[in-house]
Amino acid sequence: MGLFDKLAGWLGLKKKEVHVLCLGLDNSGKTTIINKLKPSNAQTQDIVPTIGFSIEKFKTSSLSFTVFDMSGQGRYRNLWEHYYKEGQAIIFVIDSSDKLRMVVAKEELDTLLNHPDIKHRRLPILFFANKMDLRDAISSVKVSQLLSLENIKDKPWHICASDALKGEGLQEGVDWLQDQITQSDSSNEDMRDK
Ligand code: G3D
Repeated sequence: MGLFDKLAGWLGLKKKEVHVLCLGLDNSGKTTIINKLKPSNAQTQDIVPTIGFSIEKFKTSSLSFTVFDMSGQGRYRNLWEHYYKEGQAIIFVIDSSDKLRMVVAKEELDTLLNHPDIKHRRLPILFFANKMDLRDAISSVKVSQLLSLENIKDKPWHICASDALKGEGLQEGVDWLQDQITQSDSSNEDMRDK
């Protein structure tokens, strides 16, 4: 990156584009989360089930995110892998109140982590333990145990408890993701400068 681009980035004149895959089982809250992250004038009031996938955009202080909101419905899940190469980061959403399907969520996560286009890449993964407002919801620590997140050693990951309806927990997660992406960019630049 040239000095002008860096300066423009620091001044907020130019935001780096990042492609993010938003994955998780159907009904976990992916579309609601992405919708809440968009500027308020771009948010939709009626969330309809995602067919296949949809592409959404939102910005943070230094990055411009293009999010591939992948449908979690069983029959579409095999579509996910065609977009893995595109992704520079992953948002994985879990319905913390859906204890019955936690095993299915874990299977999907394990399949994702073992996919050849994901396995050897140091992609940051942000987990949202969503629907924390529901009485049946288990804690983010418990979600992280049930998904065996401590076994993820080769990728930075972070889990945030969220209530997508109120928008709680979302900013903390996106701030973490932004830090991870900007840090890895600057370390790559340092390597190139050497
Ligand atoms: P998906 O994109 O993962 O399939 P959606 O999930 O974003 O379509 O959300 C599925 C349902 O869960 C929606 O309800 C949505 O309002 C609800 N939802 C999403 N996040 C939360 C949350 O944090 N708390 C609660 N209580 N509900 C949430 P409907 O009724 O429209 O199906």
